[in-house]
Amino acid sequence: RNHSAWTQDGIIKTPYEDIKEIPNITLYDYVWQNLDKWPERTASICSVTGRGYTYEQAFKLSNAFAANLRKKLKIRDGDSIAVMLPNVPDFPLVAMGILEAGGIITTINPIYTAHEVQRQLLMSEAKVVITLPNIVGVIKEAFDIAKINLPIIAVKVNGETTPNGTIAFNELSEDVHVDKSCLKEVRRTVNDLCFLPYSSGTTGLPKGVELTNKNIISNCEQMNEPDIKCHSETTATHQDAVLAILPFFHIYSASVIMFHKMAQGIKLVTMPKLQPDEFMQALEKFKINVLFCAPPLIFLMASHPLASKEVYRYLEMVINGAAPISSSDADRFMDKVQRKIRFGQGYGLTETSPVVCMAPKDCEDYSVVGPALPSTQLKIVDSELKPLGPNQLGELLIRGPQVMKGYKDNPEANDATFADDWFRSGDVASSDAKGYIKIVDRIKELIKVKGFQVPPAELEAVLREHPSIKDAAVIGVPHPTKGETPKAFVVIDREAKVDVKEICDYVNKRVAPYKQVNDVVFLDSIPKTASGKILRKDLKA
Ligand code: 4UU
Repeated sequence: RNHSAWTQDGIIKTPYEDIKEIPNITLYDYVWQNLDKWPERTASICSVTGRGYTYEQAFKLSNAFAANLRKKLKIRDGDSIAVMLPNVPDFPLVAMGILEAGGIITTINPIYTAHEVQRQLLMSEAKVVITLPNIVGVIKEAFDIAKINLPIIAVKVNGETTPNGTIAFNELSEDVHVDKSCLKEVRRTVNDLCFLPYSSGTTGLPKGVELTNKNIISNCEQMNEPDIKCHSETTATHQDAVLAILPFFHIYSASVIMFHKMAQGIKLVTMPKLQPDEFMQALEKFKINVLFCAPPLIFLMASHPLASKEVYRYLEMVINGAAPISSSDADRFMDKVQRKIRFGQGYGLTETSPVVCMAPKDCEDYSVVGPALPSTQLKIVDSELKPLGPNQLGELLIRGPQVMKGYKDNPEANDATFADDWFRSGDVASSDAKGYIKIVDRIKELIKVKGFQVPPAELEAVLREHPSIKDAAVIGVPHPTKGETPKAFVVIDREAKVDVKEICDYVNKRVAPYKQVNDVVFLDSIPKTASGKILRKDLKA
C-alpha cells in the first residue's frame, strides 16, 4: 500500500492499484462468470424456512423467468421492473432474470405505503411489479392512486394461492418449455442502466439513481482489493456464508451482499425481517462468517441476552455502514466476541453503487471508514468548493467508476450534485495524512433513521397536504437507538383546531413505519432564507 495520499491540488488518492478497465459485459455476465466452478453450492437459503436454491438452480430458473419476461410480459431492453420484496431466497433469481431479459431493476421497500409506492412506479416508468402475495393489496391501491394498471408477478413463499389477477413467479421460472431464443435479441452494453434505486441525495424528494452495469461491476471489482475484500475463495472444501439481513432493496445489500457475493460463489442466508432471537440463532446455525451491518444490528449484537462468544464463534468479519456507529456499542460487541476478528466500517451512498471507502483488514480504528477504494479519488472542500488539507473538516467529494450516471429525468438535481466531474456527497468529513477518512456530520438535509433514508421534503409535502397546515418543515433530532428521528414544525390556520395527535395520525397513515413523526411543534412561521429555503440550522438550534 502506498501511503502518500495527498496531491498538490488537494486530491486524496487511493493507496491501492487501480482496477482493470471493465470490458463490454453486463452485470448479468459478471455475476454468473464463475458459475461452472460451484454449480452445486447453495446460492440462497431462507434462514426461517430453509427453502433455497443451488447456483445451478438459480441460474436455470432465472433463465426461464427471463425468457418469460420477454415472451409473456413483453419486456424490452431498458424497461424498468419494480421489485417490492423482502429478503426471500427468490430475490436473486428475480434480479438476475430481470437483468438477463434486458430490464432495469427498480427496488421498492416492501413496507412502503400505497402513497409511497405509486410515486416510484410512476417515476421509474415501471412495466411490471414483482412482489409477495400479501403485498398485492398495497400495490393495487397504489395503481388506483396513480391511475395505472400493471401486470403483477407474485412470488409465493409459503404455499399461498396465487392472488387474483396476478401471475405466479414459479410458473414463469419453472416453465421448462419456454422458447429461450427471444433472449438472443437482448442488447445491453456495459454503459447501459441495470439498477434504479431511489435516493433523495442532498435535497428534495427521492430521485431515480441511474446505475450502469459498469458502475456496479466496478464497485464489485473495487471490493476485491486483497487488503479490503470481505470473503475467502470458494473452493471444493470451503464456502463462506453471509447473512443477508440488510434489505436487498437498498443498494448496500443489493451490491455488496447479493451481486458481489454471488459472483464469488458465496452462500446467501436470507432473513426476511429482523427478529432479534432468530437473528442471533441464525449466526450460529448457518455458521455465518461474513456479516454486513447497520448500527441497530451492532447495538443488538452488543446487548442481546444471547450475545456470547459461542454464538459469535463463526464470525470472521463484520462491517458496519449506512450510519455512524457508536463506539460504545462497537466496544461492547467486541467484548462479547472475545477474540480478534475483523471489525470495521464501510462508507457509501446509493449514488456510488454504493461503496466509496472501506476499512482495510489491519485497521483497528472503528471511527474511520478507511481510505478510498481502488480507482477512487476524494476531495474535502469548503463551502466555496476550495480543497482543504489534512485534518480539516469540509464536504467530501467523490470521483470514480462507481459514481452514478445521474438522477433520472432531473437535470436541476444533476447540476446541483456534480461540481465538474466530482460528485458532492453532502457529508462532512476529514482525512488524516494517510487518506483515512472520518465521516463527521451531514450538510445535506437527509435524515437517517436506523440507517434508512427519511427525506424531510417527503414528510413536509405530506404535512402541507393537511387542510389546516399552511407550512411545514422537518429536521432530524438525535435518538439513542435509531440514530435520528424526524421532528416536525408546522404553521396552522388561525381558526383550525388540530392537535399533535391528529397531525401525527395524518402523516403516519401515509408513510412507512420508520418515517413516522411523533414530535410536532407549532410555530407562527417557518424560518426561511430570502430565496425561500428552509433554515434548518435555525430549527435545529
Ligand atoms: C456515517 O447508506 C447507504 C450506503 C451505505 C453503505 C454502503 C456500503 C455502507 C457501507 C458500505 O460498505 O446509502 P444511502 O444512500 O442510503 O445513504 C448515504 C448516506 C451517506 O451520505 C452518509 O450520510 O449514509 C451515510 N453513511 C454513513 N455515515 C453511509 N455510511 C456511513 C458510515 N458512517 N459508515
